[in-house]
Amino acid sequence: MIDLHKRIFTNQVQHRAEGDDVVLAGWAADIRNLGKIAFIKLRDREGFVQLTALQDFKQFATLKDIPKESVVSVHGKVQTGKQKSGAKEVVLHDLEVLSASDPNLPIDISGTIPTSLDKRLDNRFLDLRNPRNLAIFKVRSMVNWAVRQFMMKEGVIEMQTPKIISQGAEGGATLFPVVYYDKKAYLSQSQQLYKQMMLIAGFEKVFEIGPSFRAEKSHTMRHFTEFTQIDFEMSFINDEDDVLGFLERLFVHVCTTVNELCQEQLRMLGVTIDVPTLPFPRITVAKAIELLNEEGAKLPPDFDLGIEEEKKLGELIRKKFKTDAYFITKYPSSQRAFYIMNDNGVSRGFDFEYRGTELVSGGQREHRYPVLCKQIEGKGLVLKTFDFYTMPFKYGAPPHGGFGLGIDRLTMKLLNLENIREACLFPRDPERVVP
Ligand code: AMO
Repeated sequence: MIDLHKRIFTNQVQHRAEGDDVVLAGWAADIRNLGKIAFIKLRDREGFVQLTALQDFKQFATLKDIPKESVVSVHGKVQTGKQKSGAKEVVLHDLEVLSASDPNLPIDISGTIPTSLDKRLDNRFLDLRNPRNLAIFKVRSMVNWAVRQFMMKEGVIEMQTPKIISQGAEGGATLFPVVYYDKKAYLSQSQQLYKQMMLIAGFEKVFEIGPSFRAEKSHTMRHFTEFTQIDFEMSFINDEDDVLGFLERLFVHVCTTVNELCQEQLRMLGVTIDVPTLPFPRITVAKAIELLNEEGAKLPPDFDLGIEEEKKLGELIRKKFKTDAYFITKYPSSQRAFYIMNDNGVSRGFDFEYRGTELVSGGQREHRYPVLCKQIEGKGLVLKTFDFYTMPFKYGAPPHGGFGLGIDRLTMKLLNLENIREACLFPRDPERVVP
């Protein structure tokens, strides 16, 4: 039996000396038998290496029977290959098939034969064997790590909040009901109430990286029914600009970390990330509408910007301010949630936009109990049904604000992916609940 404890990754072979004994394991991506010599392209998480079998290799005759994508372990000696690149390869001494694959693969993993996104997602475990797709999730993992690193340095406490809840904070239309014994329950739409409650409890700064669920009706390139949000909230702010300041530094940290530590993945994906300079422009909605109207749009002053306008605005701001990262501020309070603080009809809510797509919503919250109650009623909502939300505010709430950042969208935009589904392992939308 080949000792898997001795295993090295394929990319480590290049750093081994000629003649070194090595053990490798992975997937047989390709097997070519040229009669007197055979080659196996072995793939693992870190890349590929060529395995060479000479005619005196004891299992030479059986190599042709190994189906592609079988899992094998091998033992062999490092040698410099004959190709121009001078890349090292491994001459086989021993090979074990640990798990033979069905030879009829449902999709072409290499991506040479085009496969629809739907079919790829149906066979996601195979689709993710494509190194390009794996690279997306290595970057996403780094984004998570960079966020946690930044939060810890800033003294932010990580929390985990319930995902089964009794009332939503983001509008009744997108609540998913849950069968919960004899009680009314839903899947959480956001961590909104809980993060605010932690500040009312005195935690000062909190964050969570967790799932949110919304019964979105439409099938778009940027919406899921289950997505992952980075939620953040901080106490004792002067105004929403304190939140913007925190968010822009976090964003720069994420870009810088990904640039430094994911060079290979960015190269593979053909992406460059320009780290935006601080501070990011703050564009009021009124200014955004003015910019769009200068280009021929005929938008009224109270227009609620949609996907198309955001995209166009992204291009205009790129031209005018030479940046992909900017905030849109001073939304009319009619366009923001009941929990955002308002100054005479102008909300203290904001969006953060990157490459023409909204990645974040946030703002200063209304922390004064009577005003909060008025705002709920002002939105035509039944105050009593929000007792769960308002009650904590009766007992001393600090001025505070925060944001929610969608990681699926962030990964999509950082990597210039066309569709949010590429940035999520197992996307959920109105049509898809498997795998
Ligand atoms: P909002 O609903 O704007 O705000 O969501 C914040 C961010 O979460 C992401 N997002 C989504 N991603 C994929 N699919 C969806 N259906 C989806 N919905 C939202 C986006 C969006 O910008 N509680 C507030 C945040 C706050 O004020 O702190 C909220 O959830 O990237």
